Amino acid sequence: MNTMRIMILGGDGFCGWATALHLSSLGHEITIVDNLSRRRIDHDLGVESLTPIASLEQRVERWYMEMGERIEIVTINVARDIKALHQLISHTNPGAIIHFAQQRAAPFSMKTMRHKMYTIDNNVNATHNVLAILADLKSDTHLIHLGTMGVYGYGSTDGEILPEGYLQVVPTRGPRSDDIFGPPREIRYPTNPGSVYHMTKCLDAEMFAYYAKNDHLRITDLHQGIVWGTMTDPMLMHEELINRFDYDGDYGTVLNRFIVQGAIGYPLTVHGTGGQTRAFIHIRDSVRCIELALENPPQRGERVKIFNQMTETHRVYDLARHCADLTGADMQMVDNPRNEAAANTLNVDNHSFIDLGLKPTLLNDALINEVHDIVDRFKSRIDTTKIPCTSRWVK
Ligand code: USQ
Repeated sequence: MNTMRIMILGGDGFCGWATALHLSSLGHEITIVDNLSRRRIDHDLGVESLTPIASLEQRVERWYMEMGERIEIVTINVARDIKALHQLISHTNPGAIIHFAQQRAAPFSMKTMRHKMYTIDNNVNATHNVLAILADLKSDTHLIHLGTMGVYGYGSTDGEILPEGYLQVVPTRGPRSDDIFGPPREIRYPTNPGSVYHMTKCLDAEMFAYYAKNDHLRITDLHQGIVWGTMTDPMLMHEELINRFDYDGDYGTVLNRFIVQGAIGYPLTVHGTGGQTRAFIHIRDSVRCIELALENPPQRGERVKIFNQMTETHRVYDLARHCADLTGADMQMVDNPRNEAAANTLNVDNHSFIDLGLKPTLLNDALINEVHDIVDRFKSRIDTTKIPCTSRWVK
């Protein structure tokens, strides 16, 4: 595809940094907009990424030394500094904006009233600021948002397949005579958030639908599953390009946590029965999906494009069993701190990315071992007191 200027909001985070390097390696001109809030939250929680991450300045300098490609950095709080963001977008007129600038941990969003308020304030304002600016500029910029599979909720779907954002409905009462033979209508799939964090992504969906309708903004919403793994190919060039790796009870996601726990012989923390089934995607596929979404934007006036960005589903118990077998660690069934179904089934339609050419990187022992090797290298940095999930959904 033609290369373009791309703005990555939240480009210092786990998915944002991987995306910045991937798209820069494809020749796009990248501007990272970030206020380093993710690093500040680590500091406030008294935790550190398992992997020692370089400063954002060092990261982009190293990338230039390795690849000869410049990544620009702009420090803006997307949720607050609307004037600076407006100026930046109108001056640079990016072909695309990729929006990761949100607080992304469900347990963090549920810690206290203050954490709930921060998550709502930060996430909802960030999205709305970007939309209002693009509408004001009558912009053609393609906005790609990192949403979550969690907007659908995790109740069982009785064998039904979760569609990509839109559900076909047949009117039950009095279809007008002129559309009786028309195609089935589609509505947005009902949202059912499982945390305040997930709720912000549901609110985002409402805002996207409105701005696509009213201002003809071009928007893609990616309903991403739980990302696992840590490294993408560009990061292997130099230690200073390494990705962050969260294992703590707030930000660590389940499979990466189990791999860490297994590596140090910490009993794997299975919440409840472990019957929760979730969608997963490897970080390498995540950045490839963003590339594919970039190449296939909606037109002006088209409804929001929604893709399910996941490649497979697994039961938490099965993942723990697998990691325990690989590492010899024990499993511990802990009281579930979350308010979620003890067990669910999950069938997801992900044909859009597959049709566009995604070749899924499925969970296998070689990949688990690759993550395990990283963990092994840095395991002296693990603070085991930060492993338990202490944030409770119901106090
Ligand atoms: N779980 C355990 N033990 C643990 C940690 C988690 O059993 O030590 C369980 C949880 O109770 C839950 C499941 O594993 O049932 C997934 O938890 P998670 O922390 O891996 O994932 P989640 O909180 O859903 O959030 C993560 C990302 C979020 C993203 C979401 C995609 O933090 O940004 O949106 O995955 S999804 O889950 O598909 O909604």
